[in-house]
Amino acid sequence: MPKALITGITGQDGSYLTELLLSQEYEVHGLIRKASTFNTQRIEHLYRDPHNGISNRLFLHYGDVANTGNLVDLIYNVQPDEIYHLAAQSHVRVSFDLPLYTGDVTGLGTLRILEAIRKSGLNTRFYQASSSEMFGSASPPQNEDTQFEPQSPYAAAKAYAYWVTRNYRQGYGIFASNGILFNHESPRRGETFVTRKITRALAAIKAGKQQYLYLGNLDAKRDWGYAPDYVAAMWKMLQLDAPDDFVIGTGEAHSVREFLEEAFSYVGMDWQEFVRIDERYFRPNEVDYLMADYSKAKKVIEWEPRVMFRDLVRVMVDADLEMTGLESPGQGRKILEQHHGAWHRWDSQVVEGLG
Ligand code: NAP
Ligand code: G4F
Repeated sequence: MPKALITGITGQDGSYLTELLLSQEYEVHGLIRKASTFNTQRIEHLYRDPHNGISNRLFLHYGDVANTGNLVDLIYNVQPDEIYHLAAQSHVRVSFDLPLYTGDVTGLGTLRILEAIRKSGLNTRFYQASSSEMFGSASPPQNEDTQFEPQSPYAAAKAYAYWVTRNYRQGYGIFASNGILFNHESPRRGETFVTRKITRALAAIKAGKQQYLYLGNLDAKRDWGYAPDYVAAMWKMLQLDAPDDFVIGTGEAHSVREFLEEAFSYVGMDWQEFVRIDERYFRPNEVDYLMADYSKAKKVIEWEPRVMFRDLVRVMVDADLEMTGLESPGQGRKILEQHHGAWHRWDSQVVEGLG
């Protein structure tokens, strides 16, 4: 039984990746932070139910990627075949408020894990969650050869982590790969990222619980894909014969304004009646336009996105309407059934077909 260690298992990607690996008969170990409130909601359906046969292949360990000692112990004790390093302070706007913390966790966190692998002498394969933010102001479409022009402490920290991953691959022969992922979203997306902020607010407005939605720059363009498609790419990268770096995205870009238009019109509403601009959400530097050229991934790991922009918006709107107790138009649910089957439903119920 292959063994994987996931840092950031409680995040959006960590939860979907856990489902994927468990469905492939992995034993999965996850690093979680001690928090005074619950932080395991996204994976609770996987380890809380003793009857589903999954929980006895999922193990959680307390720790922090800012703490070298616990990482060395964990990696040495678990002896994973694969490490998916997803933990990070992942919010770009927050990185301007907490630049040093972001550098430590998002940048040096990667080095701490690579050092632990090197010192342990284990033959572990390593995945680094690199980001399209590293491209910053470079012209689209961006691919593996595009030069990085990071525009935030977050992007600079990710660029550092990208380079140490390559250094350890070249210098020490570690199987270490960078997935340069463009924005990917889902009903499990953190509530302060713009897509989820929009779909949650839409549901709250429809339920009469919120009057306005306050946003920043509506002109920025992003290449938004569906998170479960993207975690499959992470896994594929680590199954190759040799480590490499890959851009993962949809090849389509849309503005925040277009996301609003698509989401509100799906439920027959006019976004302009409800959206207000708040200066607080602007960033000292903005990334204007990200759009992936994922042709290398298509060719080498045979990866392609399955859920594109319009369907992604519908999936997220349906999910937030339903989570608010409202009826949804249901197009999103149909799309998921068509593309993905049941193994990563948005609700936190026991996943079917596993165990
Ligand atoms: P996310 O939802 O924000 O999850 C981040 C995870 O990291 C959470 O599990 C969080 O734990 C954990 N974490 C944060 N600081 C930590 C620390 N000091 N020690 C241990 N764990 C810590 O992020 P995501 O969207 O799943 O993204 C996963 C990774 O891919 C991140 O590295 C992100 O930067 C990168 N990425 C994301 C995207 C995207 O569009 N989603 C695109 C490119 C790259 P808590 O639950 O306790 O907070
Ligand atoms: O949703 P966002 O915060 O995502 P951003 O900054 O693109 O970063 C995400 O994607 C990266 C991959 O490219 C990841 F590496 C990173 O971890 C994260 O997952 O913002 C998207 C755009 C920005 O241009 C922002 O200025 O939306 C704009 N925006 C406008 N109003 C807003 C808001 N963003 C947020 N979070 N909140 C707003 O009110």
